[in-house]
Amino acid sequence: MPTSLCGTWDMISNVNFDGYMSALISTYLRKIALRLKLKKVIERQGDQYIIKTLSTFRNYAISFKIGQEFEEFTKGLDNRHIKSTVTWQGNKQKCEQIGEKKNRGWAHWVEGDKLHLELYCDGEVCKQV
Ligand code: 1AG
Repeated sequence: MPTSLCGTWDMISNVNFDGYMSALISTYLRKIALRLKLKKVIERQGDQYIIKTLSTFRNYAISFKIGQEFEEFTKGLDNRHIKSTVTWQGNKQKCEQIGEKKNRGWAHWVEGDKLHLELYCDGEVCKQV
């Protein structure tokens, strides 16, 4: 069983967020988004995960079961409909997001006392801690 991702996590670093966003949206919102200190709240209720990304500007939440494809609408982000599946690969919780954008997804894992998130899309990789 991988280390629990559950908890409330405050962002301490965010590398190439603009590059990642540039694969998804045009410039205007990126300028706002870049200034945000994001907070992650990860909860598990039975086999259901809830991941909330919180900020002073917008919030975003998904909920899913491991291995079970779900319809994700990235409301308030790039507003796309995608089909997402989250699985464990070793100690990493990985999400594959199938849709218009190629090679899109993310991975969460814990290293020491820090939550890591890699967001990728179309060759761009953003690394958040
Ligand atoms: C995330 O997903 C989503 C958060 O972590 C990344 C946020 C934006 C990147 C996507 C597109 C940019 C579009 C609009 C920018 C406008 C507002 C930004 C607001 C950010 C706070 C919600 C992975 C997650 C699992 O579901 O941790």
